[in-house]
Amino acid sequence: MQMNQQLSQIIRDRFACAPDQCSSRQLYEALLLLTRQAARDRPAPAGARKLYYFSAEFLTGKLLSNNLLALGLHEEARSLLAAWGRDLGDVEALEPEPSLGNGGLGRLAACFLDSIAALGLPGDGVGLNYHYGLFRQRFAGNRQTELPDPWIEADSWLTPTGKRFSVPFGGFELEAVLYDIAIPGANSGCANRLHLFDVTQPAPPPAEGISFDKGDIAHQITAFLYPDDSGEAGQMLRVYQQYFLVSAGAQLILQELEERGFSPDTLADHVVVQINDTHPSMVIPELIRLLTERGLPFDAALDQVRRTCAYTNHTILAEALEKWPLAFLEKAAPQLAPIIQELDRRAKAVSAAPETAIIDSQDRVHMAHMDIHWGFSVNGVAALHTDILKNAELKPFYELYPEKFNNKTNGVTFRRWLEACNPALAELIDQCIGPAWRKDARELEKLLDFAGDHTVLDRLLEVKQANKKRLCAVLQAEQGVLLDPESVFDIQVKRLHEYKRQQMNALYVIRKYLDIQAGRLPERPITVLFGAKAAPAYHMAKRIIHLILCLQRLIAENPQVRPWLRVVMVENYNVTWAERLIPACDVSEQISLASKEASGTSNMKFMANGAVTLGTLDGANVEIAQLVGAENIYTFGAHSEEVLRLYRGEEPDGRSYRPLAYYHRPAVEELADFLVSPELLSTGVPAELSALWKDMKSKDWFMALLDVEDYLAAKDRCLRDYQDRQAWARKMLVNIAKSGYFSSDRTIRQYNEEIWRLG
Ligand code: 26V
Repeated sequence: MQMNQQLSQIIRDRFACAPDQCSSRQLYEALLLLTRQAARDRPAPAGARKLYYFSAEFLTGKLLSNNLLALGLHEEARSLLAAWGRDLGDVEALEPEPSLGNGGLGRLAACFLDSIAALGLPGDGVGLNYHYGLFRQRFAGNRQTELPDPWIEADSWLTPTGKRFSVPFGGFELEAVLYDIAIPGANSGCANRLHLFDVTQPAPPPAEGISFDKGDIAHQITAFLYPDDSGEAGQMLRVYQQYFLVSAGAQLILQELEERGFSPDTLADHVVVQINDTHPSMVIPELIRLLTERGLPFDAALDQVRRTCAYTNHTILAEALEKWPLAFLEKAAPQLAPIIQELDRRAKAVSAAPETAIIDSQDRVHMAHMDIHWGFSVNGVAALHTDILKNAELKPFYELYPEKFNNKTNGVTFRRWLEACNPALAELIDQCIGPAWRKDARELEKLLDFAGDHTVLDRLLEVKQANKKRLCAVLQAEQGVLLDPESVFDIQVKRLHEYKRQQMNALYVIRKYLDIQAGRLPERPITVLFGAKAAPAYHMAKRIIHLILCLQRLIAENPQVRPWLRVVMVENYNVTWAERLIPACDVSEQISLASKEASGTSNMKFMANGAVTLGTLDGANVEIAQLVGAENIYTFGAHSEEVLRLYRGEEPDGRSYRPLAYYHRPAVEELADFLVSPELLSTGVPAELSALWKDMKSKDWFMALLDVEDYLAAKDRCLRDYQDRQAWARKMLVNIAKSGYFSSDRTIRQYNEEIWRLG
């Protein structure tokens, strides 16, 4: 049946009206039903092994346009709506964004599902159906406040499967109910599934903010992602969430194995489990438990599981490497404790070194250590990150198991992050090199032939300008700020964390604010855009948001500075905001302390959309720099070796980092002290700003003051170069041309060839 007839019929049946009479809301619901069904009707890809990608987060973003594109229905839907006098964009605006992730790790999982389906590989995601997401961010009094972010409506992408699994917690059992979201593959004709587990009776939203009864596991376990874990009740809830996910997921795996006609003792031949960071690590002992329950001896069960499970590390930050007290695991899942203890005993027989123990001397379970001992693959997410894992963070493990370690540099799906979010650029690329890049992003390199073509370079600048104007219109409508699209758009969007150093960017803003007041004007007005959520209990991160919002206000109210400098922090930064901000960006801020950002993925998205990177040699920035060459990127700051030596106190003079020495440099002191100037204190909360100031001088754990002078100089150089528009457009073009390496299709091919072998 034609889409016209299908859609008209849905609208008639549901709303008893004609398509040109129904509301945008009704159109959205009808399109959702049609698209969801078309995706569900597609067959699953075939293969000898099936992948299960276990992740606490899947940050999918809106799905309507994405799925219409993957199903090859987008153009038909767009023109059909146009014939009815409607706009697909207006309809899509009504779609709530599934709020199932936090940042890079969750968005990576979503890009991976997109690529796995597009490549026609059999691989499903396994996660939890958080009802209120991470949280919805609101600004009040120049500070972040948190609200629930409900995204599940009566009609949504979720389809009940009717499957239920009983999860045995210590002292009680909970039913896990399975919902699926179909993931259609672009050009592959098939669809995989995102499996999301939920409780039978989820809790209503909290009466106030995001505080709720963390002891009410039966109703609250799928309420929020990363509930505040600063106290023990919050930490226990995290453990319950993790076990709920892996136990139900492991039972699903064994059920599907049986349905495919295979016995449990052939698990490793037919299944591979990718453990996305340590949140799902308990899948290892849980699979062992379930296999022994099905009659396998412990050794045979362990042998299957160790050939089935592979682990991806996404961070070297010590505080993010999970270590649960054994007592917590004994309380949540007592049946796992003896298995974990046996895995620990056997690991200690392989290596007696305390740093490789699964259970340490304080009876804490190191989840990553369990994954490394008892999985077959350990990968980092960028070349530098994997090197640091091998040579520093996980060195004793690399010496034990060199064959397990491998790198898989992250990637992003160009279907969402170029084709869908930047149609004007996609069309310009088509005009230059034809459409083959849409199937193979490496084809983008052919754009290099146009590096000297002034017409193409001018067109590139025009597309960027149009995207900037589009962003300005959205910002005016949604946040009431009026920006100058002729200014340079300098953008830093990512989770708020001290290591990402939004505070260093704020020091640049202060430098410019003081310069402009002193009559030293920039060559062109500058707009600095931020987007970031801070974890609710991460006080220092919330103080940095406070600083940025105070600067935003101070500058907006200063008629002398305002024409030359603006700061805007978008409220509730999410995937939808990213899709508007990234195509409009001139300068991409990737300024983490070298060695701390495992990879970064917005750096790749910005690059593909023609932004030029201003960054440290950290994570995947290193690979970006190698690809584009020194003239097409602005790098600055200490290198990772130096940073790692400073942390170890191994500089030639035995020194470790002392921020006070850098603070006392005249160019730095003035900027840092601005945090406690009467001017800023008058717009902010003095206690918060002075806590930030004191920390910067005395701790500065992520060395913003070490790099700040170099950063200011690199940024000024970058903004000066921006004035030569043709030379800048050439840098944009080289960045786009070289970005194809960062397609998640490439990453997934490598996972499949070197780890999964789905056959
Ligand atoms: C850890 C914690 C610990 C405290 C509670 C909140 C919380 C939330 C998330 C995590 C895991 C952080 C791991 C993570 O998101 N890593 C990011 O992974 C991206 C994809 O590989 C990568 O591009 C980023 O560089 C890396 O920071």
